[in-house]
Amino acid sequence: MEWRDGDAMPAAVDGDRIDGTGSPRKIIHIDMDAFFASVEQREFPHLRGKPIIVGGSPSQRGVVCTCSYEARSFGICSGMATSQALKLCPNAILMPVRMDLYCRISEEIFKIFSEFTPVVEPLSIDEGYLDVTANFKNNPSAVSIAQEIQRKILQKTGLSSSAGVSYNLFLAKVASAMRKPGGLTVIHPRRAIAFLESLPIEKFYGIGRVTARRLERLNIHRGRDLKMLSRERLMELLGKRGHYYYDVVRGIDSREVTPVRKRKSFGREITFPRDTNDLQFLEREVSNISNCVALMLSEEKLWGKTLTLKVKFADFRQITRSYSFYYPINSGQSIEEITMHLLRRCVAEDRRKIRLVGVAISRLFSDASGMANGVAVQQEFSFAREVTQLCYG
Ligand code: DCP
Ligand code: MG
Repeated sequence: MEWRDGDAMPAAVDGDRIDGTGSPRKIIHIDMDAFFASVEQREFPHLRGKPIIVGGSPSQRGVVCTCSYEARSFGICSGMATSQALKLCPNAILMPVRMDLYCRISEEIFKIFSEFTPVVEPLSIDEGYLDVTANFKNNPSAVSIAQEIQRKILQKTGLSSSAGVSYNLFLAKVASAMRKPGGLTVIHPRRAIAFLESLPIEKFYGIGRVTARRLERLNIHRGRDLKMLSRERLMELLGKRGHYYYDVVRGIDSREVTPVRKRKSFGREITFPRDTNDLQFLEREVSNISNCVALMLSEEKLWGKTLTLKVKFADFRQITRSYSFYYPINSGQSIEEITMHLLRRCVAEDRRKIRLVGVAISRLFSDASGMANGVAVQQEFSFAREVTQLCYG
């Protein structure tokens, strides 16, 4: 395991308080390596060292959720059509998505995080931020905490992870991606500015490939070029995100690590005046409730990961069907798309008349970073189509 700038984050850096907020915070970002694929390789040892893809079948226009590092050398990546991936590497072994298993392992990983600090923000199923400025172990070295977490994850789950350590979320996130798989990278407050100046534009988290190409055409290749632009110019080029990048490239990202909110779920249900199994009527009602739930989320500025449809039949027996998204969502469209799917399945399976339907969303997150969530939402759709049938509770 290696890292860059020495093995301890100082409690404070004299005369060098880059973000102007006093002592630097100690932030760790941990991201599992080739998560779904590594789990499959752990479950089936004969797959180790081989190019494997986890994703949907090419016959159903499936996409790659992820692939092992061996498969990445053929140019395969997340989001690519499985058919194309298999053309790039015909020997790759395709494994179906087993979301329940990955969710269980994800819980184990987050439990390890919580042994060190209560300030943990899950970013997706396999990554999270930890603020360890104060921590349960009273350990002043964020680097040694990160190492201990990596060791524990390996010990408990058999899986490898990468870690980034710095004084803000942006730098910790960028750092964790620098030495994948299995690496640990520290961006010391004293080195942050030089690091950001030489950081290639496509490595700025949240700047996608298309935007990076657009900026490169304007001769903006690295952080130092980005820094030459005024706030206004950045807003012209990047919209609202311009503000964020203007600060970030100067080493400033004041976002806090925001743990999952206390409130556990939001829901709405309706009991009909007459029991019914008229699908059109039920669809209309579920659509209304879904949009109500979306409205409640947006009012509270919350995003949720698990949707549950509740159906109570005329005989008062009740069933629930759940679906978990890969990323938190909050749009009415996403909620409606999934609840409709769940409803149609329920009605197709059971023709009894229905007296009540309800929709609830749980595993809530605060919309701490609009930008990161914007990226997430794009990815969520292709993923949702892939795993819908696998995720019924
Ligand atoms: N995932 C997905 N669809 C995507 C991206 C990711 O289903 N478009 C799933 C599969 C990944 C998991 O989420 O295993 C975590 O995503 P990461 O972006 O962290 O990718 P990996 O962990 O697979 O690889 P890396 O080592 O680059 O983090
Ligand atoms: Mg990962």
